[in-house]
Amino acid sequence: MSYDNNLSVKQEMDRFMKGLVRRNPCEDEFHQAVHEVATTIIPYVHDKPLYRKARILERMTEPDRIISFRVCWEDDDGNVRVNRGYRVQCNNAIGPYKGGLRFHHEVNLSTLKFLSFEQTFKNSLTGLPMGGAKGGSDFNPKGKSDHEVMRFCQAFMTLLSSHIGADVDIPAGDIGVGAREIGYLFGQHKRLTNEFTGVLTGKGLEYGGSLVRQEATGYGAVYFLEDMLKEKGEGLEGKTAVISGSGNVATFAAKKLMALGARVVTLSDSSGYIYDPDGLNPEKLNYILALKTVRRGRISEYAEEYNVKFFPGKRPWEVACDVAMPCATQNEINKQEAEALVANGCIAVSEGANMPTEEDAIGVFQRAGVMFAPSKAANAGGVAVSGLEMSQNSARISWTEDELNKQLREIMAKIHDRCVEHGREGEYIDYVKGANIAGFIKVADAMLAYGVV
Ligand code: NDP
Ligand code: 2IT
Repeated sequence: MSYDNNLSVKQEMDRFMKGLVRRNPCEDEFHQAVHEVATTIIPYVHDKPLYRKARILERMTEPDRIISFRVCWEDDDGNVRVNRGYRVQCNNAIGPYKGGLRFHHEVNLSTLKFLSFEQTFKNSLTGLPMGGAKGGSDFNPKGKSDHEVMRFCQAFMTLLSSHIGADVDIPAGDIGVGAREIGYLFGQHKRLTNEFTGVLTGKGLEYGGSLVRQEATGYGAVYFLEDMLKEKGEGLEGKTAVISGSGNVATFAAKKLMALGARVVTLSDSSGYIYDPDGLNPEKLNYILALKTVRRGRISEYAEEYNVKFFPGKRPWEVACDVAMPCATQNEINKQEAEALVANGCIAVSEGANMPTEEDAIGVFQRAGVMFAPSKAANAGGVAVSGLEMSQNSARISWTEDELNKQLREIMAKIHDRCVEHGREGEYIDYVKGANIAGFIKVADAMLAYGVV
């Protein structure tokens, strides 16, 4: 189809989405992520023929490359197991591909296409030279022994290693991939290539990791929340916070919220949520960290330990709060839950997880004037410190905790500023629009510079 200058924004949107759905059937999460971006980018580029003629959005929504491979490994009983592994290299216009690996039984191509697309915008927002990618497997780490996880990671890296490299594509962690998995993956890559390079981030401090990387996503999402509140003359002191998840992002978001004077009353996992009306404290947080990263137990054990209520099969959005931070997974706040949060007094939402809020739920927040920070801006602190880990690896140096904390804080403040610059609509700041446009411009301009490639 040739470029048609006379289409209205609505016609352009319909044409674009129809084509996307036709080319990527049954990939609902990918459609959702692209639709959310297109809703703000198509009006933005409407009077910019350079972008439209070069079909920038069409090219951004077609990943550069998708790698899919069989991963065979043996469990502790000697049974042969088969999983599917993927790497989606979405866009490397502004730097090498960069993004996490997710090990979760629900992972499919649609999940990883949506995540790699979001990552492209997020990485652009950090201001660092990183393209967007995501990978992973439908391997389910729950209930697996350390040896089984090690054998899986070694098999996975054996297939992935020829597609990645410190200047090519640098994976990191995500759901189900933490310090343990990164260690096994890095060890296997080193064994296969006989090279010690910064090919992964989120590494242990003993072998090239960076201070502040494990805290960065949760801390960064709280910093963004702090900046949004500051814009309205508010602060976190004395606020009640509701968080979902109890993994890497949730626990460090909770830690920073506590440090800034907020009361964190919930955490969750896929089996339900706990409500602790007194709020978490450092001792309780240490209990959670040990529960989730050492014993690999369930959040319901917290309820037994501290004699609070556990709500099986439920999500925490029914609990009254001032601020909410979804930090578990995609599509974990629906329209009704958003309405409940608004009705119960929530004034701000900062997304620690990727795309945790359904599109019509975002509409509920925005119409109610709730400050809403989309994931590609709010949780960019993780990949930003990954970028700083790459810089340290290249220069063979290690920055101090203070230096890294300072850089993280500044990067989050700059992302906030860019969102405000492109998202201000009178009194209200549309952070979704701001993040999409600010993230888009740098990638789009680099793509224009390359011509038709
Ligand atoms: P973890 O594996 O450390 O923790 C994931 C948490 O989410 C667990 O509590 C898990 O519960 C819960 N969870 C996972 N899937 C579901 C589900 N389908 N329904 C309900 N709960 C679920 O992962 P992270 O903390 O690293 O990641 C959390 C989110 O943050 C993800 O969206 C990820 O993409 C995003 N993110 C992570 C970054 C990072 O640096 N790690 C950076 C930026 C974003 P259970 O144990 O029961 O499965
Ligand atoms: O979604 C994300 O930004 C991550 N999982 C972190 C990616 C990274 O490369 O650190």
